[in-house]
Amino acid sequence: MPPVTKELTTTSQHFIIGTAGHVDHGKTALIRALTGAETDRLREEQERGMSIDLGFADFTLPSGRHAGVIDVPGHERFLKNMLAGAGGIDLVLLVIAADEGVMPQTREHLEILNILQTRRGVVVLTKADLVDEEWLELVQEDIREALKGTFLARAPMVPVSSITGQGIPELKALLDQMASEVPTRTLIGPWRLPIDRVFTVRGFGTVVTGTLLSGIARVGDRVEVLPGKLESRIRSLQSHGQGVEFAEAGSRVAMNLAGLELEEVSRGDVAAPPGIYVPTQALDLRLDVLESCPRPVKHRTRVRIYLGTAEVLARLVLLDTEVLEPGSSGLVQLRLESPTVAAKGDRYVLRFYSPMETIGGGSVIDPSPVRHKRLDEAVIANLGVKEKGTPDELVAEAVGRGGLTPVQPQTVTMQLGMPLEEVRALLPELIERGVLVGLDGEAVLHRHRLDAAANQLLGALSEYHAAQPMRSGMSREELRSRLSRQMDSKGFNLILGRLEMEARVVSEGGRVRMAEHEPQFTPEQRRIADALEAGLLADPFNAPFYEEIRAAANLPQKPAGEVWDALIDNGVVVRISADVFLHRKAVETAVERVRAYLAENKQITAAQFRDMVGTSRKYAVPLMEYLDAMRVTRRVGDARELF
Ligand SMILES: Nc1nc2c(ncn2[C@@H]2O[C@H](COP(=O)(O)OP(=O)(O)O)[C@@H](O)[C@H]2O)c(=O)[nH]1
Ligand SMILES: [Mg+2]
Repeated sequence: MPPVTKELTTTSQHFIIGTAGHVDHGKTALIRALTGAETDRLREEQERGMSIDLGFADFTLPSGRHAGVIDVPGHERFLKNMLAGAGGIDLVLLVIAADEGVMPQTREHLEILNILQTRRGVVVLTKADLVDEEWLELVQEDIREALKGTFLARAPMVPVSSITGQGIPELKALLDQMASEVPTRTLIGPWRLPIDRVFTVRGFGTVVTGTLLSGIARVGDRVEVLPGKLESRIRSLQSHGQGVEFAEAGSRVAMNLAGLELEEVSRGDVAAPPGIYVPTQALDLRLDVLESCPRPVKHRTRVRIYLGTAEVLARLVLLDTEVLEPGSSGLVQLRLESPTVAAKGDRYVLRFYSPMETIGGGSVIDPSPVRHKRLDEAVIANLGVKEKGTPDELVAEAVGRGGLTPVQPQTVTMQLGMPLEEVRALLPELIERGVLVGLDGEAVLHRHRLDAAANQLLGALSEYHAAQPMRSGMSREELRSRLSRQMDSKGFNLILGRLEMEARVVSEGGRVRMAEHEPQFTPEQRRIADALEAGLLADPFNAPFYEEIRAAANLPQKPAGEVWDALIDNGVVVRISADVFLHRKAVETAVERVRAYLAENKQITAAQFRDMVGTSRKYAVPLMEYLDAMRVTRRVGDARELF
């Protein structure tokens, strides 16, 4: 059997809900009210009634969809713990207590989420039971004001009480609705797990947890823990509290790592397949300084960078300016005091070393650069290209955004503002290099999109074969309905056509199968199938009904029914009419005889046909009609001629 599946779809259905907001505003109580889980796990947290570190819970939405929940601490002293959790959040619950309104850490968390480009969220007004309507309205106005210019500017606002339960069902329903809008993470490419917790489980050894940022991690995968480059292997995996064989991007996972000691791994490390990420002592970054940054940022300032779950000290080298004023933006190089790993495009937050105020943040341009000279035009120009991409990278990316819809050069021109002639000039080389695939005329598709869609189709098909080994193939319509909504019928036909051409799948009589698939029966099913076939063939043109054969051979009800359906599906048993079933061999014999007869004679009547094959009228009439439908014969008056 080819590898089964899920792992072949392109985007993940999993996502992370995270809390944010001022200390004591009811984040932990809200998660308890929503999920029933207690996220304050440390004894100190329970004694002090305050979250110190990240807390985790599983959340089953009313629709049945699962989300991982990260509950962050709100006290400013534990902001670094909040930062370790914030990077993985897809949908944030900004918690604001109705009685207190916007407070310092409300603003600080909001700023951080904004820098990290968190895209979606809900403002949850907790403790609604403590205030009256009028107060509630005034607080909501204040909050709208504070949210201006942030990603939550138009976010829904839901008053709740975690004590009385008021508003909780409404919030759940809203989250369910929003879940479908969360941008999905890609499953293509290597997996990456920024580690946020490390502990030992007796009898298992070291376990690390985190939010899987990309790809699919599987039990048995080789692992490298960075930046230390420690080699290991995934001994077992858990997601949503259950043992799993593989976990997808966007899910919370616990990974049991073989052969590693607790002391060798810590929060901030990254687990990934070996050889993908390179530890670095420097990073090239785009830095956007917040308006609210309390002072200008000077060259050589000592800073803290928060990247994934890591916090690393560094010196800031300003590459294109002498000083960065609040609200401005620049290209910078960080010289790190200890190594870390990053990927191009990763978002980060930067704070002053002391006092610990937030400077701003941005994205990683080069995750392992050489040392640069400052204020050097060549360096700055080069980083500019890396940041935005080279022209051919930009074109390839624009085509990729079209998904499975063939993209014309004009569309790329419109998207990139690049002259049509330049786009046209770049296409042949991109096709030659296999980055893009040329279709009719000038239309192109991104190779990755095509491959991913093909993999998705093959995955659905092998999943079907695994679940229905007795069946010869999957109906075309069912196959199409299993694939993502982005694959319209045009895209589907395109992919299927290519896979047929490559002889990887076979499409026959409205059914599709993997080229190498053959119906598989267990010995027991084979025995039943043989008995059913023998029953039909005992008197091939006067075959008994299914139920008669089953009872006579004393076959067990349910398995016999399944085998019978599979035999019909595979064409071994042919349904002639609503209640007449014959073995394929009988039908083939009938066809041969009729053809032979009609080679000698012009016509054949129903009575002649009945006598020739040795059947009764009950079978002869539907069988002749079946042969008409198969275009073996054609009805002319009361007789048949060769079609
Ligand atoms: N009356 C009332 N009290 C609440 C509500 N939510 C939380 N609290 C109380 O507020 C305090 C702080 O809650 P907690 O969830 O620990 O806040 P966190 O620091 O944001 O996680 C606790 O004493 C809770 O019982 C609510 O909706 N109504
Ligand atoms: Mg808390």
